Amino acid sequence: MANLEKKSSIILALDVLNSDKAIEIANKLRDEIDAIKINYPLVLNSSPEIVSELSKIKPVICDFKVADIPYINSLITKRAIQLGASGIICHSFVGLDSLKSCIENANGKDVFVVVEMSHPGGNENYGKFSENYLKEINGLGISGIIAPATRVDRIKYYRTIFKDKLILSPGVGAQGGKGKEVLDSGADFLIIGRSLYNSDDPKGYIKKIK
Ligand code: BMP
Repeated sequence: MANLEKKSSIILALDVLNSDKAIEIANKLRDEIDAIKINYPLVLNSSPEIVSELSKIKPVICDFKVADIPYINSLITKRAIQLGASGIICHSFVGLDSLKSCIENANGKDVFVVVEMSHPGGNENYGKFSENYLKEINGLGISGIIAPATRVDRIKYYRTIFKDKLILSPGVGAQGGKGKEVLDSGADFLIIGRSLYNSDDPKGYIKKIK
């Protein structure tokens, strides 16, 4: 069961580099979004405490694409959750033991697993996973998966395997994915960055893409 609540189906990918700017955008968009996803650029340009600051505004998903041996995965996951993250994103190619370590150390918070990426090369390797491996990931107790908004046929496929898990889909807007098509294909949430935080009319933009 996931903790992430679905209201607007929008997750803001907050990839700006300045913490004041990040907090300003988060406050501006707080009523339009369900969560904030942060990535290395913001954390490395501000400080880890940005996780705690933003968590006061909305649930924060740490997109650290955790991809290491189980021990290191446990340290990254524990620290992100300790800072206040509501969830963490991990890579799946590292193997089931590494994924289990994230789940065991997330203290009941959400673990989302990347099964395929949205950029053109994002399915060169990821697209080759066997159905059996995907089913094993599904059985681990994850909250959901990350699947590409740029390939809606793949979202439909992942939905047949991850039947009761959340599907979070990045790649809408700047990368070409179409919001309505993505949601109609079985995704629960659109992860949107540049086209949302750079918009002059974010509310109107969200309405339009949905
Ligand atoms: P944008 O909407 O500006 O393209 O941002 C997309 C966000 O989603 C970025 O934070 C990126 O790291 C993330 N992302 C992605 O684009 N594709 C993936 O396959 C996985 C991601 O996490």
